[in-house]
Amino acid sequence: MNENRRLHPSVAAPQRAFVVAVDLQDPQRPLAPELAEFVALAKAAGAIVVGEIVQKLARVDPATLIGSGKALEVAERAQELRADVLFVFNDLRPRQRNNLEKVIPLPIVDRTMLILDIFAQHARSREGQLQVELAQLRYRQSNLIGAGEALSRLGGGVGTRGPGETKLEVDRRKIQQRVSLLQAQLETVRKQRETRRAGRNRDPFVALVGYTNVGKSSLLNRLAGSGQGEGAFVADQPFATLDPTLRRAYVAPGVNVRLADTVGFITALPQELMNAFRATLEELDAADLLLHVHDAANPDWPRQKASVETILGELKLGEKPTIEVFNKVDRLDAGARAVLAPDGIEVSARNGDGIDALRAAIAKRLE
Ligand SMILES: Nc1nc2c(ncn2[C@@H]2O[C@H](COP(=O)(O)OP(=O)(O)OP(=O)(O)O)[C@@H](O)[C@H]2O)c(=O)[nH]1
Ligand SMILES: [Mg+2]
Repeated sequence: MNENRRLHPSVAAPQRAFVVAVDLQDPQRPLAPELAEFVALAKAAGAIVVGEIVQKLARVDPATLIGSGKALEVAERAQELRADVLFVFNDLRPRQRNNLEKVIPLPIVDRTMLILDIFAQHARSREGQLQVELAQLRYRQSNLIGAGEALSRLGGGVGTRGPGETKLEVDRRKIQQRVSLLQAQLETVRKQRETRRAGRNRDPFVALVGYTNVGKSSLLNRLAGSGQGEGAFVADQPFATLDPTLRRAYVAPGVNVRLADTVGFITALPQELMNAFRATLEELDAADLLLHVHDAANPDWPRQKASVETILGELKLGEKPTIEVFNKVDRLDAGARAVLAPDGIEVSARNGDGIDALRAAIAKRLE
């Protein structure tokens, strides 16, 4: 099945993606910043966006999302532009996906699949990889997307097919078997981690949280004093960090903290990912203090902040002691700095500005 084609850049040429979005013209939720973010996700997944169609509707079409006439237009435009994958911005119901597939002869990838794909490319640890695969399978299960190639290499074949079973039923059974296996493996990995953790020291535990690409890992490196090449991975792309890193950082004479980097958040973080990463995120429960990092140079930061607060609330972390950290202020002039929230700490992970003030604020909050 085509949906299974990886978007990985190492697979020959980058995929040519055609983007479609429905603009519901909700004044509370303007499309532009989220669509720009979606295009950035497409690039991070390794695709090039060759064209885009935005359809304005009062509500999505229950049968085809964009309307059947528009679907034909998309099929035509995508063919002209030699697109080889269709990226759909809005959530897709199985029926809508099905109907679109009938008209548009391209693999259809929605926002959740796109994010899951980036996660799959970036997961390094065993736990991270297991979590992503589990999330992908669960998403396929709940959206009735066939198992495709990914599962056909996991055995099966002769002898696995019961009499009268349809392809989809076989796929489902295989997915269920794989899900159970992954769950068992994850459980083992987690137990090992807990054992390792039990021996850890009792320095206060401080966690960096925030929207993706705001500079959490850069700040971890700056606070932990890592030189180039030895610190946490930094990159100008969403979801560079998947695996939580823990470092020791000095904040005041006699006071060191355990500082944790975490996976970045995004608006409408797919539920499958929330579930899969819940165990990792639940470790934030043990934090004595959160540093909520914002990209002050991104005019979109208030929306990002609100999204992160929503997710923190869902994780029952809304009441944790938190310091608001405005990063990347090296990119702002005095006028722009003046309108940042007055009770936040302004820093630049890049040039070190404000880091001493941040250390002092952390030490004070931990007293
Ligand atoms: N100008 C400027 N750029 C910064 C600063 N801090 C980080 N960056 C850049 O912002 C981009 C993202 O940095 P990361 O540290 O990877 O951000 P992150 O929040 O860990 O991102 P994810 O792990 O992907 O969620 C990189 O290109 C960094 O070089 C800063 O203080 N100033
Ligand atoms: Mg990071």
